[in-house]
Amino acid sequence: MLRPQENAHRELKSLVGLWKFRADADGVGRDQEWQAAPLAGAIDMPVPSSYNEITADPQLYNHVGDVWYQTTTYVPRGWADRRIVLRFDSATHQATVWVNGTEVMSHKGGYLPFEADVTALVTPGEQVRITAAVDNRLDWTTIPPGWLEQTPDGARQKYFQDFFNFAGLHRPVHLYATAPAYVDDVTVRTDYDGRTGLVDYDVTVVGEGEVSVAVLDAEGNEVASGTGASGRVEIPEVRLWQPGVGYRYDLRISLARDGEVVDSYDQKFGVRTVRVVGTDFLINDRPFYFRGFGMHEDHHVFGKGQHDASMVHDYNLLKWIGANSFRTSHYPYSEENMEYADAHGIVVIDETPAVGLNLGIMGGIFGGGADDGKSQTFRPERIGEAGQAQHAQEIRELIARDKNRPSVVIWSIANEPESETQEAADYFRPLFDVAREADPTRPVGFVNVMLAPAGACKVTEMADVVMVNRYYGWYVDSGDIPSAMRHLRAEITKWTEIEEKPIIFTEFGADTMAGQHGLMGTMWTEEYQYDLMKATLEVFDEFPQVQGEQMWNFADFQTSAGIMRLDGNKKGAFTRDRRPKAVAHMLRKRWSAVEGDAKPTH
Ligand code: GCB
Repeated sequence: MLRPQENAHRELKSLVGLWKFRADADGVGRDQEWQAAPLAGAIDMPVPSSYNEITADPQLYNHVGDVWYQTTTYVPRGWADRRIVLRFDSATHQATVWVNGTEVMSHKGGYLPFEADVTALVTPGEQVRITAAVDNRLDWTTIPPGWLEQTPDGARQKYFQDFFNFAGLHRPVHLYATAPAYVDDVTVRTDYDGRTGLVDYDVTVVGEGEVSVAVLDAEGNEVASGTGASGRVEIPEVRLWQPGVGYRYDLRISLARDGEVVDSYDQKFGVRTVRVVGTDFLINDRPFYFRGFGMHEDHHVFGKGQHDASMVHDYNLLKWIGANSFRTSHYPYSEENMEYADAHGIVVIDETPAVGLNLGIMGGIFGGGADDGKSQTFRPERIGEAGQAQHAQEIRELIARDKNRPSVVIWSIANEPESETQEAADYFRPLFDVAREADPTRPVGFVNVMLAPAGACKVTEMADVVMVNRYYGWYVDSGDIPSAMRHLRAEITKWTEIEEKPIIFTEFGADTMAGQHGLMGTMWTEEYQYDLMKATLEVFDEFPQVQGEQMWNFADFQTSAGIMRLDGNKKGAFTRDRRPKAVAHMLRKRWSAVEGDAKPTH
């Protein structure tokens, strides 16, 4: 799906700002048709933002079910005879949208965009009322999954993922206009031959017209051109998209009728290749070692809302610390965020929202373990066909949104799902096919959990890379770094024996209360996090097959309440307000000493 843009043939109107908002605690809004009139009893709510922490009301913080958003705007007078589209960059987790009281779309999946052609429902020059009912409930058919516990005091949302269920309109909303015949989509795939860039493009259009393309370099000079909806263009003396550099071209697509351009779209792309060869991960045929973090879209007050200042600040902290990559744990991040990674050469492991597909995990961590060896997760009454279909849909929509992004080098189709059972293997095999069919150019993987170690996991064999989360020294061997390192070393050895693939550590970490200190190796102190991380990284250095270290987490983040969490997860290298803990200085020293993207050596 194309990201809306403004250009000589397209107009864009932002609907960012304060919307009217009302929580539907009794779940009556749809029956009472709140979309039919101005929202009664509404408060002001910023869009984009999670709504949870905006007021001082714990009920809204913990709200379960629909909330209603409404705004009015004028459709520009100049948009007569245009195709007018309403686009939501996301709505967490499900939404129904009405325009002037008429339903125009609904969407399931909290982190991906959706849009509708509203031309027939609006009049240029007149006011329009836009209403969205946004439902934060998770069940066995949503990704991520969850369930509702009914109590005498109302419903409680339960879920497995270790981050707070922030909800609402987290990203911008736009109206945009195009000609009635328009460029609908484009796929760009790149390679190079010596110094010549090879760009295969495939444009789909709606309506009649002739397609032509031009490639513009970053200074706007035309360096190649072609005609036809699909084909190959070649860029002489190509500048590659490189980690840390991020050089991009524009593919300027023009749609003409009778010699007159009626629509155009500038699709940014980078010329680069990604390949897995043996245990190496190659970007532009050069070994790439991932240094960075699993992150979260998470902030005080606005939760998962897209916010340019905090986003750019986070990227500056990544630069300060010497990171070259991150994983979009555990859901697709905003398009603004991805755009920034593309522009600045940050390498991204792009993850679907498939987190918490592991009903054994709590029992596992607390010593309960699996029951009869059969899947606790992938059974008809839990995550069955409907959940799997939704998971497939999330993979397709993620790839449709991010397929042209040079920063994205791996699709992660799930985080820590159950993977040690036959049912899990049967569940995942078709999902790998879905990802590879949607994008044959990038490696596909998933993130393996500690409960399905080397030898037990039945899904890693389907992946192009081994991605593992391990908590030696935290959840196991707690407080005992020597034992933790022995076990970590033993497990890596086993992986290298059974999989001839790059191994990327997508998580390892220790909860750390900023300001807590001690010399006795006490857990939760900054010293313990520092020492455990340093020892862990030194073990990674022993194995040439380890091709990445992404510490958990970039920053502290909010979670649901629980005995394991103190106002959230504290495994950040930075606090939630982005102040460095001691470990951040250690990482900075290690990562800044590295030449390019080579593997660090202590
Ligand atoms: C994990 C999860 C991550 C958690 C982390 C932790 O394995 O992937 O979402 O936050 O562990 O801190 O327990």
